[in-house]
Amino acid sequence: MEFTLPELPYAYDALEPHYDKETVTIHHDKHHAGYVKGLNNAMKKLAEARETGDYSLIKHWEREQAVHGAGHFLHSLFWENMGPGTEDNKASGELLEAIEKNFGSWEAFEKQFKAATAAVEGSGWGVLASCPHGSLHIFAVENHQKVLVPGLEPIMVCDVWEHAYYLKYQNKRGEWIDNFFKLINWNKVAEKYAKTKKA
Ligand code: MN3
Repeated sequence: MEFTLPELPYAYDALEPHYDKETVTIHHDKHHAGYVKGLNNAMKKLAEARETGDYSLIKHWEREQAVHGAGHFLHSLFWENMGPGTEDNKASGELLEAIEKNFGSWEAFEKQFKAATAAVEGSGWGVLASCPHGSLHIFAVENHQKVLVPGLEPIMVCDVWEHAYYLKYQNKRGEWIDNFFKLINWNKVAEKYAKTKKA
């Protein structure tokens, strides 16, 4: 099975002015494409190991599978959970109710998500995730694959690797996260949330 780079669900300049065309193009066409390539290569090497029975590099290829697989998964979700922005962008309906129930208020959720995401050491992601019982959780992932919580399904993610924002925002990660919030496609996040809950 070959993994492929998903097309952006909008034009490369659709997220301007908050997310510039040049960063989006390099981020999607080069960085995300690199994870897809790395994942396919790891899968190929693991298949070769099964064929030859030589598992001497198993640790290396399992790690490659984890970092590139998680990179591919998180970037796919990242592109999906953005769209042309609005200044007062906010969740609604069942998802808003769940956010208020789990975090106390919309404002408290926004503060916690932004703080967790800004505090990622080095490269990583801010993640909003849902558990099968419907509760919501915020956590921060290091790189693409470290400190992921088993059993929780990411439904909205913010990329804070420097490649995600440095061209436009340089060292101002907080400004990128603030503007990212204007771009979140809450309808998509609500769809994901509904799917992750057990009937
Ligand atoms: Mn990235």
